[in-house]
Amino acid sequence: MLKKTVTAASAVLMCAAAVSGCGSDSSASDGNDQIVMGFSQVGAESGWRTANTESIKASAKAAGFELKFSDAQGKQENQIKAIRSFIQQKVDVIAFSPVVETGWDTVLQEAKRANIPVILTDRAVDTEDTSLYKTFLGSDFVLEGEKAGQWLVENAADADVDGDGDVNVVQLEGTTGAAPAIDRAEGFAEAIKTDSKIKVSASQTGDFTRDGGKQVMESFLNSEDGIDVVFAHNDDMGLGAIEAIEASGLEPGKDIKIITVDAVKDGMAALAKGQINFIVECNPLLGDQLMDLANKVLDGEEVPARVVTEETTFTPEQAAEVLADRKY
Ligand code: GYE
Repeated sequence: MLKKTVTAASAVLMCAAAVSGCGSDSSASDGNDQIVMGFSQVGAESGWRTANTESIKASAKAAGFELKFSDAQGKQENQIKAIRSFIQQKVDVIAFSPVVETGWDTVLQEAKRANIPVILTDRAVDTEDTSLYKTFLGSDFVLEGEKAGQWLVENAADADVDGDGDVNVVQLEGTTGAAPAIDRAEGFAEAIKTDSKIKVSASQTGDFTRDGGKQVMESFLNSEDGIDVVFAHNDDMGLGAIEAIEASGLEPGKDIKIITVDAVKDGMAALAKGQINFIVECNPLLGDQLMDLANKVLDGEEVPARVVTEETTFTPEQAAEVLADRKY
């Protein structure tokens, strides 16, 4: 009896000394009790992404997490590789922002089998098996597209720049297959349905980059007559479009109206100058909420299946007011 008690007590001590491998969910793989998070980021395609990466790194540090950060350079195969390597390294929790919506089931099943919880952040995956992740933290992209479309409906008379009775819109789409590209296009299309004068005459991906936006806009300016409005799925593509419009001798924000999404500093500066006419905010500062959710998941607490980020919209006047204090 006595021997048993002693053995049990020493086992507890041994566990305390070497936290990993004692069955605790929050035990780290590298022998200390720090929580290890594997994070697979999409890439560095935009100002939004840079701000998001900085937020995640800063919040992980503040929360005392060890962050294993991997940049997928826009490629799904790199994200799958990174997730597999996190599983192999036995991280405590995996978080990632999926570059595209589909094709994740196999690797997420592998994480599930290894008992590593997965948190989706920023972008959603398209799967029938919602047990493959614990929660999804990010914006409502359909709503963002709707807000952009509603503004256009409310400002349709002004937006018919050439006065031909039609509001001719060209759309610069985000990365093909990405949740924000699919959802923003859907929300926008839904909102503009209420006004038959508003038509999307051309729509093509600019891959969420400034250069992509510029190139696609150049080709639209060559192929489309009477463009009144650009709806760009992010600020960076809108900023690229501004360059193309200026190079064609037209004035962005006046000769062609521009609506974008994100509200990063460069976008807000262009909005305050009147080169962009309206921005729908998409908040990249998800780090603190992500670490908080990870702590809860590892503590076995219930977390909501969906955590939606709160966001607003900006006119040029509003942008001018907040620009100086804008953090990203
Ligand atoms: O709007 C864009 C970025 O997924 C919300 O990705 C994010 C989007 C953001 O490249 O700028």
